[in-house]
Amino acid sequence: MRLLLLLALKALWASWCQATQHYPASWGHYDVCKSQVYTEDGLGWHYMACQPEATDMTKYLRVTLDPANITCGDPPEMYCALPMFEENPYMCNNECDAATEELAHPPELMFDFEGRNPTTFWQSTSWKKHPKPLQVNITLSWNKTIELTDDIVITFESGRPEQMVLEKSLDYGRTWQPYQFYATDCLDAFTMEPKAVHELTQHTLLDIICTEDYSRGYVWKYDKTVRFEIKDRFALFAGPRLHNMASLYGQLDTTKNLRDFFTLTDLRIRLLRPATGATMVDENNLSRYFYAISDIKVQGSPRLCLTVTCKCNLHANACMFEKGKLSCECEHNTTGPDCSRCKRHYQGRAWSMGSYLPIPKGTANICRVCDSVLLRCQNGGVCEQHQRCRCPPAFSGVLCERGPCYGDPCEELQSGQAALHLATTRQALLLLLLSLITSLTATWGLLSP
Ligand SMILES: [Ca+2]
Repeated sequence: MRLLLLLALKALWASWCQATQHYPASWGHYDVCKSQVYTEDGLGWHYMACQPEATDMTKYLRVTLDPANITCGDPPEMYCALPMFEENPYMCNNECDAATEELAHPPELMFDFEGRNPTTFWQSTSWKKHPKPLQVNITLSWNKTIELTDDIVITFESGRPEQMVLEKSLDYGRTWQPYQFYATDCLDAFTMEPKAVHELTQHTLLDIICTEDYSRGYVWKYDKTVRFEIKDRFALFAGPRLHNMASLYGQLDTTKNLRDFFTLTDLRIRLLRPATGATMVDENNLSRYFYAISDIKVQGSPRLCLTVTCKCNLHANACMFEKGKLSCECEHNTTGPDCSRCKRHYQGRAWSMGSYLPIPKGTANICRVCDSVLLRCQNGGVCEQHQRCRCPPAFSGVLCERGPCYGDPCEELQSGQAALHLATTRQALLLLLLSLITSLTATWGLLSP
């Protein structure tokens, strides 16, 4: 009975996921890399573009804080709440103590399962050194390229920061580019005109903007999230309900900049100024000012349905996590962590990523051994599905290039033949030289008096 209930709940969950995910089921998920087909030559494979299903990638990341000792609780500290969070603005009864589990706020509490009470959160030390800035970098590293498919949502347990930058890296943290600036006053903080994501167009989609939407001067108690809007950007091509994914996929296929925009290996949240809730910082109550984050996720509603996807260039439908490293399970004769190379012996033509088009199955662009144009099988071999040359008896090699005389005895024979050939050539040259000298001497004899 319990099992039945569990199965029913699971089915309900799956259908809820299906109903709420942002890629309509009719588009398919590019979840199959190949299927078996019957051809004139017998059983063979039909190859399709494929990619791993989007999943919660927060469990595969490594989090780094800078400065490293910025987490509260060592030594233990008392905190006050901002006036708008508490009835009594002078309530200072929140203790942070790293040595006591119930009072500790380590970074991993930004990634645990939220939804139970009370919330669990990471918390920084307070702004004790005011007016020196209280700044924290939170870096999330996957050690693998991933693609964003949904919004990034950061939930603050403190007030939302007054200044913050979200950055990304495409090269494992060596270089960084801003994704979005956040401030109560964009002009003042970053000398940028404030802009909202809904003001972007297809042509300005890749513009980096500063938004005041998530850090207004006043803080509403329940307004805790800061967002990086991926869905709104997708909607510029796919329509407000993302019903025209063909248009988006078409753009992704043809525009590298657009693909790169949603691709990253690391994310960095740069917290530059905490919420103060007022224009003036209360010097006498610096324990009010700190950062606290309860959750970081790529918004999927519900959480497990959709987040980001492991980037495999449309050559794999699964990623594996081994020895702390995430990598694609490559198909289509590709290899490498992102399937971005052709396997050895399959490098007959330049590697290329799969294509989303034509919808719904896309094009695999597999790495080939042979074809009928540049990579012809030799000595009468027949190319089978670009995968192998079927060689006539006595011929071998990837392209049937090895003749019947391959192997040690043959090589000896061949080297013997070569020596004979060389000797013959030497003799011929000698004869030619002799005849030349003879004719020259004769000519000289004729000319001389
Ligand atoms: Ca949490």
